Amino acid sequence: MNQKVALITGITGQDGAYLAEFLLDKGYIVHGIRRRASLFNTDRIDHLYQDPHLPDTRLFLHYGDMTDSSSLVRIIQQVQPDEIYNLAAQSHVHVSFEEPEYTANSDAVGPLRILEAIRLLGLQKKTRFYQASTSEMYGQVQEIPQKETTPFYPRSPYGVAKLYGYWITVNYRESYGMYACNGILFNHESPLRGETFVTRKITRALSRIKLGLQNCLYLGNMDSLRDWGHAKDYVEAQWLMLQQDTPEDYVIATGVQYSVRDFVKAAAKELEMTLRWEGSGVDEKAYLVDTAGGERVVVAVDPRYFRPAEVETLLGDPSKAKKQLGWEPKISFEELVREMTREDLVTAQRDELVKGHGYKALNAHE
Ligand code: NDP
Ligand code: GDR
Repeated sequence: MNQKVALITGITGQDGAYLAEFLLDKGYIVHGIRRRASLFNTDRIDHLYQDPHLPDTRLFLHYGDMTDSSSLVRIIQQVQPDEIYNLAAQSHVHVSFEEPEYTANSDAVGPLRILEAIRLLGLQKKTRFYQASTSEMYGQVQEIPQKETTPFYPRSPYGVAKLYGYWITVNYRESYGMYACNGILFNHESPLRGETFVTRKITRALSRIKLGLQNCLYLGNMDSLRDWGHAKDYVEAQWLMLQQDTPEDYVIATGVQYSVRDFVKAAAKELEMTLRWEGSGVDEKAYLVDTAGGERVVVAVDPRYFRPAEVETLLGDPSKAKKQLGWEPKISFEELVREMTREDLVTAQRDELVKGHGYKALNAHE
């Protein structure tokens, strides 16, 4: 049996790690593109990595960058992948307002570079392409819930760049008959989520506050509504999209919506922290109530986290994916919050031990 070969850009990110694990379990040979950094940046996939000198190694990493065509062409030519999952991106919406040009280069021109490489290398009949498109393209929503036919109205340089990525994928499919798909994925989280996205920021901060390692969690817009799923479920949908007879675009979402405030409340509940809420807008606060009835502020608003333009509400309709791909999310919102808070509490406990007794305390527990 011929082993399938996949190439994942962004393999060191949240989705890249879950997808690599998923594809290796399916027997794939997996190649990933990583960026050169001054520190190790493969933490999320280190458990999958094997000595490349071993004969049964199936995971290989290559240095490359979405802003560098030469590296992308070289890797695609060398790897000759059956499937490319383009997950690499400057993926932070707020940061995209600070680095709009770089975001366009990596998130818009990046997918074009890969599609052109596939075409110029004559791989358009062999290589299937997945583009990590996003619900941020809906931005100022034109319809609730959002589905594949809902008009787009992006509200950030990130959303605008991703919209180019979306359309260039459609265009290469229609122009050159390539098997190229967009997954329009709504927010998905996990214990591997980057620490500056709101869910992980909340679970990490509340865990640290519980153990006295941090005083307060400062947030921006707590009224913002999101459709949050688990990354593990969502990478399965990415794979399914490339296994169909014809390439199409799909919304991947749970169809359930919560506010940022709801997420804080759910995480506090998991950590058995009693919060009392007060005020609204920039004056909104949550007090932690202790067993003796004492109170202190542990959640507050810092306007620095407001965005120049906000996406207030996102809610996806995954009916098409359910019907055509047989895909459904398996992990509930409550299970997601539980897994994230538990993982962050363990990390906070380790930090607490080191803070109190130094690294020698860790050795003492071995
Ligand atoms: P992450 O931010 O966790 O990972 C992004 C990955 O892209 C990292 O491996 C990062 O490398 C890499 N990367 C960034 N810039 C470049 C570049 N110029 N060249 C090469 N690699 C680069 O994102 P997620 O895993 O959460 O998301 C995966 C993709 O899905 C992204 O494209 C994102 O925009 C999109 N998406 C995500 C959603 C979500 O809710 N998570 C929802 C919808 C879409 P490094 O580790 O070195 O930083
Ligand atoms: P988002 O995710 O912008 O939806 O993009 P993020 O978690 O950053 O924000 C979600 C909502 O929470 C509000 N918010 C805060 N956000 C952050 N990061 N930090 C805060 O302190 C804070 N306070 C409130 C935000 O304003 C926003 O409304 C994610 C990324 O993974 C994208 O790559 C992906 O395309 C989309 O999800 C779908």
